[in-house]
Amino acid sequence: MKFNTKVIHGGQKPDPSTGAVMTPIYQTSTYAQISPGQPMHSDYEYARATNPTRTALEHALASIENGARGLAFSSGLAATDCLIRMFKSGDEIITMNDLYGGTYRMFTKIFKDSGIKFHFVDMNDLEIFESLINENTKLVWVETPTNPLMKLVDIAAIAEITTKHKLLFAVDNTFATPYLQKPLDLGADIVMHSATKYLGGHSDLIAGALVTKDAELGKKLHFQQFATGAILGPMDSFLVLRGIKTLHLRMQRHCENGQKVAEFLENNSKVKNVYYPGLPSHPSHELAKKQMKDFGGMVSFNFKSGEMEDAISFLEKIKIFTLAESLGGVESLANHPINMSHASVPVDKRLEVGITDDLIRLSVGIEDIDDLLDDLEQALV
Ligand code: P1T
Repeated sequence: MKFNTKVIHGGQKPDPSTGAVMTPIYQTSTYAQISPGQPMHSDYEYARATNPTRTALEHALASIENGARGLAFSSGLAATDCLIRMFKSGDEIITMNDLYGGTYRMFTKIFKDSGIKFHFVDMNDLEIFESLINENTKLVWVETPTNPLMKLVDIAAIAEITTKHKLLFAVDNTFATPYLQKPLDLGADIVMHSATKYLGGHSDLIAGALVTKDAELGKKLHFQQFATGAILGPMDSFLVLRGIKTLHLRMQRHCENGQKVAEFLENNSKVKNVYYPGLPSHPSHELAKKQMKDFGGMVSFNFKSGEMEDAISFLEKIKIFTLAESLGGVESLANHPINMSHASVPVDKRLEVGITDDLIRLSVGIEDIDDLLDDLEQALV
């Protein structure tokens, strides 16, 4: 199946008990047994382990990412937590110095006393990255494009190194989605999603996902999830599954609108830098053309003045864009990273990578582009 068919049919079949075309919301915590330890249906015993609505979503996730196993979690961070718990004291993880603030907070605060060592590096310098690998290194974790600076890393080039050193390689594919980029096809072992964003697509739920290339690793992660409990409920599983069915249509419009917004901002006299991989001025524009189908709906920018007041004034004036955390929904949102998504990153660390006080991140929605550009224009005056 081609991708646009997979989002609708991948891993899906009519519900076996009724023939319902859409898998129903199985709002149940448990399943009847005929005799102790002998459930009526061999796949379903207790819903922390399996639920048919979640199973349907997990099959869809595996299908659209070209993986062997999909797992649906109660949030993106729960998915990340489940993966990191696979490692033990003494293990080392190499990751990037530009990550979603909540991922950074988990790595530096929650796993602080775990004995797991995290290295935060610029993954575009492959020599420095490779020089950090030693016998304790177990996992490489990247985000591409990054939140919020839209930096890219070369997934295939990193996969070559992780394969050589027999390391696991995970990619947070939240910003790109499998419509734009398929990390498993490029050599990664695991894809992670904040399904809260483009997969769900309507800003009406919190969810996360892991997809593995290898069924055995998927089984281990499922055990970890079952034993710790951060599963996605049936109602939210249904909503993410429904969201995925229009992912290709939404992403196409997000990309068209994102490109126009980025070009508009680049030509505005108040704007200094526009961070968008679809602009020839983006340092990884060529890599983006190679690695991604198109460039997505996330655009960040800052001001020539460098003043936070300009960012605040813009964010108070916007009318169609809503000032809110999150991204990836049908509606356009604007975010002030230093006060919102990246408030947990220490000042020196965020300034080091370019998350300045005047930085704004836009999640460009699928509204009429003329209304979006008019809104930006009036807010930039
Ligand atoms: O919010 P949650 O579903 O737990 O997902 C965390 C997460 C992981 N990875 C990336 C790239 C993300 O952007 C996020 C969540 N981000 C926001 C809430 C935000 O406003 O950036």
